[in-house]
Amino acid sequence: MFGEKLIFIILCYIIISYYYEKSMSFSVAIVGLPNVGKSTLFKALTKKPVAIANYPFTTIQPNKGVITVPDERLTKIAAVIHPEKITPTTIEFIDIAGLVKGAHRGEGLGNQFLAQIRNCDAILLVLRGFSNPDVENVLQEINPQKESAILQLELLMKDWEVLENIIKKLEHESKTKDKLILKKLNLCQKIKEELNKEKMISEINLTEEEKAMLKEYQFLTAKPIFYLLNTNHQTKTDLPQPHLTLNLKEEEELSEMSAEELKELNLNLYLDQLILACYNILDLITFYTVAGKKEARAWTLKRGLKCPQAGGIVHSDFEEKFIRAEVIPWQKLIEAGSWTKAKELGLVKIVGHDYLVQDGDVIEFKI
Ligand SMILES: Nc1nc2c(ncn2[C@@H]2O[C@H](COP(=O)(O)OP(=O)(O)O)[C@@H](O)[C@H]2O)c(=O)[nH]1
Ligand SMILES: [Mg+2]
Repeated sequence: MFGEKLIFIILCYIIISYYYEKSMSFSVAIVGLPNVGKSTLFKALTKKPVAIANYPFTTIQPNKGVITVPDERLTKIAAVIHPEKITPTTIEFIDIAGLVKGAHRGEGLGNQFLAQIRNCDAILLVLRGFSNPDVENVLQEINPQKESAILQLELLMKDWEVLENIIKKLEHESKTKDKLILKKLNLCQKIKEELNKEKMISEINLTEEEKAMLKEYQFLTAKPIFYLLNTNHQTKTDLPQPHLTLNLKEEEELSEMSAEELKELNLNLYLDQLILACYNILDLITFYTVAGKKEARAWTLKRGLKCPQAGGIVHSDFEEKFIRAEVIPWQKLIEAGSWTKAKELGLVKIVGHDYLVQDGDVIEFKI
């Protein structure tokens, strides 16, 4: 009897920790045709050696890397708090094997890759802008617009196929005249019409309620997409927004150097810009805790959540036993020079359950 209870408690603990771990980490899938520089980018981001080779499908199992999000605000907060430890927030990048035309039908390693993308929160589409006769080019030409159109179409076709199955299932279930099922069916039929016009789900005008209804299906084209053109020279292109142009080979070489060496040679690493851009498309905000001066730490939260939910990311107790919190925008804390001074000046606000957390808030949870 006691043994069963113990197993039950352990299971609950595992489920709860998984849930909290999950709610904290956001991931970006690096997607593109073979040999466009995806693994080169991943290596530069993580500074970890991964298989980089001049032939398609080197990367079969996806490489996952957790990367710290560069944050000047955290550095400034730490400069007034003088904590023993500074912990930035993180984002996960996943290097997915090359997608090819027909992937949605299972071409190349098709369906496997598409399933991996489904589990990510955003997509970083890498497009080839460099010409190098020694590196095989499956497109046979440098044409980033055409390349992005091929990739978008593969994602669209996969969504279309998934949607077909969902509609069939909903049609069957709708015989019971369940209102929610009928509503879902209507919505899915509307989405199908738009997909037929080659419109991505993220481009369709949907209400918050409709978006919430679609969430469980994890459609690929509902995810935010960022476009990255890998080129050794500045090319002017009409790429979809948002996009960035980078020379990934150079970035990978520079990522081997220390911050001091880069400064000495007056070189800039643009990877930070890319990490920030990916963080931004996820529609996340950052809040900070300064834990009794021991640790200044940045945390990631989906925009639009309230104070107890933010507390739950730091510790489950902060959500369950939440009473109130002390909050100050980060700039005000810097201006005051210390937490004590900020309190004396009345800059620290006391907030309750309903407070909507703002980007840049420094929060002390009270339980
Ligand atoms: N000239 C040039 N070569 C690159 C660039 N980026 C990647 N490569 C090379 O292209 C090959 C394929 O790169 P990789 O990152 O493995 O491509 P993936 O298949 O998209 O993961 C490697 O030999 C890279 O060194 C670049 O910007 N310029
Ligand atoms: Mg690769």
